[in-house]
Amino acid sequence: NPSDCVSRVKPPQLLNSQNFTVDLRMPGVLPTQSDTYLCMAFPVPTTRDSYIVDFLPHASMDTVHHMLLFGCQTPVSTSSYWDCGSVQGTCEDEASIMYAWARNAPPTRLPKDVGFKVGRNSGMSYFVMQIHYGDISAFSDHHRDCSGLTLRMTLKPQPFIAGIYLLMSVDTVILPGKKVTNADVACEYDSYPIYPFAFRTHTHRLGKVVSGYRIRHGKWSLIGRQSPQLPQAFYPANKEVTVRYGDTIAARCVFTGEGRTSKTYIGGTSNDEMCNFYMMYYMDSKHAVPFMSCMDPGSKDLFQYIPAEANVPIAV
Ligand code: IYT
Ligand code: CU
Ligand code: CU
Repeated sequence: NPSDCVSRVKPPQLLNSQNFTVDLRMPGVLPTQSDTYLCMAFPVPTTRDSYIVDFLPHASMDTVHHMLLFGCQTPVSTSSYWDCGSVQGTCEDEASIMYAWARNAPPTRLPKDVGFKVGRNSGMSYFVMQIHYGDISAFSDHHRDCSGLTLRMTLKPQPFIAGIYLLMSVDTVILPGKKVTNADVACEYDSYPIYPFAFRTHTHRLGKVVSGYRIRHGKWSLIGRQSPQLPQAFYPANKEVTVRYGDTIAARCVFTGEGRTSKTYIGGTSNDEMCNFYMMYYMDSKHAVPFMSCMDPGSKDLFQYIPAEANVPIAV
């Protein structure tokens, strides 16, 4: 949408003494290949603690396949935009994902009284936006793209802080031709209560279904289950399932090695695989932890009790 480009380079807009918006836009780009990933870094406009309370996507439906927003301390680059298609080309330090928009999926909204805490004093100095341009045939007219996001922000402390719990497998190997390979991840939870409200799954081509659970006193409760072949947005989580000290959080990704002629490992390219279950939660701001992760392979003893649904592929 060319009119999107008219309003870019907008400085942060002050709405009143506490509320403002921040526009994150591509600077009029013209991708020359399908499946181009472009990233852009934006300094968080304030040193003070501030809170993202809403996201407004502006994406050209015909070209943008997905958009992700990360927060971090040190982006890979700060000059205009860069190609971030290869392995982890977003931040030098640990990036934490805060938003995902994917074509044909409804975007996530934060619950009331919940915000992502950012600000150059709180260890979140930059926003990094990644846009995946899928089919570029709509660029044959050489128009330029300014897709992006508007963040609604406030300086007003929010009662609850949003965060991400990432479960990922680091050691899965998928044998060629083998019909089913499970990647299991599980960790004991040892912090203050969290309230999951959205989840996102991520694998590459071989993933069939990804499920996340809370295990309490041996009972498995589903947090979310999705096909990673559907748009990889954040989907609503099962709100009844909250997580507290002593619970175990577990995820399983089901892969198939059919169609491959060599082993597939975890890695950054489209010939590699990943197994990710992201849980977006909120937590009382008094003891907020904005990012947690789990990379421990689950034990056979634990996973023998996983509900059967976790092994049932989701038709797409
Ligand atoms: C090896 C792997 O699974 N990488 C994932 C998860 C990951 C995300 C972040 C790892 C690290 C991070 O800082 I954020 I270290 C991965 O790269 N996932 C992709 C994006 O990078 C987010 C995805 O689309 O979920
Ligand atoms: Cu995409
Ligand atoms: Cu990946």
